[in-house]
Amino acid sequence: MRIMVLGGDGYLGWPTAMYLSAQGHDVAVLDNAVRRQYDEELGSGSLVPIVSLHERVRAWREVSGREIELWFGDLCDADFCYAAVSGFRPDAVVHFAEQRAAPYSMIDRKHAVYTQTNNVVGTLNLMYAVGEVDRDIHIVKLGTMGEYGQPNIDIEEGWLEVEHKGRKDRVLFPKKPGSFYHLSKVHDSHNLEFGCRIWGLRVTDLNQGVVYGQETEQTVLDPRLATRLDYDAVFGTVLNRFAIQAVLGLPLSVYGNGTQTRAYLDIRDTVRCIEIACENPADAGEFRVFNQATEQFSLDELAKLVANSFPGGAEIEHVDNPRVEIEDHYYKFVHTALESLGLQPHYLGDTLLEQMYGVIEQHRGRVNTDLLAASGINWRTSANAAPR
Ligand code: NAD
Ligand code: USQ
Repeated sequence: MRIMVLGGDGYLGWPTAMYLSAQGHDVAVLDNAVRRQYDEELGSGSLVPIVSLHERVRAWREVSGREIELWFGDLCDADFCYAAVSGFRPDAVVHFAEQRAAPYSMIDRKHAVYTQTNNVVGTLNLMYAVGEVDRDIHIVKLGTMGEYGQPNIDIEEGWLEVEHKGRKDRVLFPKKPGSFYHLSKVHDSHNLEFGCRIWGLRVTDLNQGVVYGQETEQTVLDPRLATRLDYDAVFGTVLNRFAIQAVLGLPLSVYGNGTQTRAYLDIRDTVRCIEIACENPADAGEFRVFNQATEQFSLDELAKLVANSFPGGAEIEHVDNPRVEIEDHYYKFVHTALESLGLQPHYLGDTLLEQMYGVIEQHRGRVNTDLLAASGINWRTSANAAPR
């Protein structure tokens, strides 16, 4: 298949592009390197060194003998987006290219507006490009489990059968997201579902949980193929942060009482899920939703897993929660669609954590402990000072 990976310079986009290329697909990556600009803005950076996207593509050619085509530009530039889709003519477009940190979107008005504009406009431009070039191009869009929030009922895969006053209907599952970033994904989902109804687009919305891990079969082949590992309080995701805190001998920072439960998956499952979605396209006019996560943990369970698996243990510290989130709640999500199409999950066990501790140990000298500490971004404040 011809597969175009939007956001192909990111934490997940780059390993996905290489994985798909290694399976024999013709792959192109598109990115505008804005993720690297957020690092400049925040003074942050990946724990594991990463080379430029141009150098990554060259290294992949050298290591694998396979070509990844590179499109450098902004998805919010409609002409560029159209040129990329019509120029590469993919069978599937995998769309990772969004501002993805909840805390970044909650800094202040400017960052909230930027996040929603970048994400919603980029997705709309993609829909229009596909609408004009070829409506059979399958859009595989990265959504998030956080779109649903923490409802007091089981979370279905995107749709809900309801019976109301004696009548029945199939409606989009109700959404109650927890940040302006998560809201941008809800807006995308609505736009995409509408595109399926009016133009007959084929869309798979992958509501992905929090991802952990840093290595895949391809990233370990050469240091230039490594993907990023964020640990700062804005872009670092929780398990990656806990693992780094453990290695540095710092307490694991659990926000609030630690009973918040979220859905998680291993980065090696992310790349496989994308392959499964691409190889099994949605029907014309179908807005298909898969919950892309394999396990659920409360923050306390996650912190204990890290503390128990790290040699010498780790202290767990409950800090004031900078976010507004429900702490004690019911949580159960359906995740059968991807597994029924062949996903064999990697569950979170000691092996993965030990592997992560090794990677972190190797680069511990690069950690800036100020970045690990609280970012100062509080959900209750509409004008947070920009993080140091
Ligand atoms: P990332 O920030 O590392 O990668 C996103 C990439 O998209 C970056 O390289 C960035 O430069 C690019 N990008 C952003 N806006 C763009 C634009 N307008 N034009 C061109 N390129 C643009 O993020 P990630 O962690 O790899 O996440 C990828 C996707 O998966 C995101 O959509 C995110 O919401 C979703 N997701 C991530 C996680 C996670 O735990 N990392 C979990 C669930 C869902
Ligand atoms: N948390 C801590 N301590 C920390 C950091 C976070 O307790 O040091 C808590 C948060 O309060 C939250 C949970 O851990 O309850 C998850 O936070 P996170 O920063 O790891 O993840 P989140 O903000 O939810 O966002 C991440 C990705 C985002 C993706 C989302 C999937 O950055 O792109 O959409 O995971 S989901 O959570 O399913 O919506």
